[in-house]
Amino acid sequence: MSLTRRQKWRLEKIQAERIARANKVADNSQDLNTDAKAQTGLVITRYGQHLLVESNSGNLVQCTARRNIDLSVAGDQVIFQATDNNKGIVTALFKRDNTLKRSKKLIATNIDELCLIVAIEPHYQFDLIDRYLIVAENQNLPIRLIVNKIELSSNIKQVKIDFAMYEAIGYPVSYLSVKAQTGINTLKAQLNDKTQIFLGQSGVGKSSLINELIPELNLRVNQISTKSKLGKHTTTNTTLYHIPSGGDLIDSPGVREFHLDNLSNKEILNGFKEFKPFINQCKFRNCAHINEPNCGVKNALETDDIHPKRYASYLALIT
Ligand SMILES: Nc1nc2c(ncn2[C@@H]2O[C@H](COP(=O)(O)OP(=O)(O)OP(=O)(O)O)[C@@H](O)[C@H]2O)c(=O)[nH]1
Ligand SMILES: [Zn+2]
Repeated sequence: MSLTRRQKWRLEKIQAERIARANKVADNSQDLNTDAKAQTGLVITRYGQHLLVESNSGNLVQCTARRNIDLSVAGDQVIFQATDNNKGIVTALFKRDNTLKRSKKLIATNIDELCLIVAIEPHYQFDLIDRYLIVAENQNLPIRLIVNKIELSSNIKQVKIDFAMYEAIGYPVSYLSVKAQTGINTLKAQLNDKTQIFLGQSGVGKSSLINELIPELNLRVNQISTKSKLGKHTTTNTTLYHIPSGGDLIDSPGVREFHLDNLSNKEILNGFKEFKPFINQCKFRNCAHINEPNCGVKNALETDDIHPKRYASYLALIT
């Protein structure tokens, strides 16, 4: 996402003001190394009340946060101040672009793309894909679909027709075979400048893809464990990893999991974003788009502006 020069200038100004303020606070505080300037950093992981923060120069610093600061998680941009013992104190939290929550619990922030990974085997299911999309849409998170194991398909033409439906709605789709090494470089380029999260059901190849993108992942996990003195627990913590070819991945077993929290009919409708332009055309303001007369959504179905598979999925999900 490229910012206009004016937006960049505003961001820099806000940042400079925050740093100046953080320095002022630091000057009044005894526990801080007064020679150390406040710096901006990226939260790599949180463990209990501690944060592992990466400085702009790439150092990992174990930090605690001031009490008046919201709890930070992987993906957060913060201002921190080094203390004497090579540790730090987080003094400010930058405004978040977005957040990923599970059962109201904050998991990660500043996500550019949720990558939903599906596969030829176990074969992708439209209703499951739509459920993921509903959750993502309701948290305002952009989504990419990644279709893995394409070398197993005997009818790739049909696969592309199936996913053209999602492309038409506006979701980017990547085709991939980790095993046959097809589409890897294209995907790397697509992930290049973004922070992403990988989701998907068991067996679709999430771990295989992550190992492909970040071959030194285990090394990095060890490095983080040492720094945070967490031992092997780190792998279960939600952590931000840099992808060597560009971009970042926020990952943990908990992040990859997926819950369709009890969604209201309103949230379900909100998840079918291509319905939106037609909803104002319904005769009844409280139209549920099921069997009401003069329904904009049903009319759009007749004119092929809404795909019948998506409409069927909507009907199956609402209660
Ligand atoms: N044929 C084929 N198999 C693949 C491909 N990518 C991964 N696999 C295999 O699919 C199986 C599941 O892959 P994983 O990477 O463990 O899948 P996962 O999504 O991490 O699964 P969970 O850990 O259960 O969530 C493994 O046996 C992989 O070797 C591919 O492109 N083609
Ligand atoms: Zn309607």
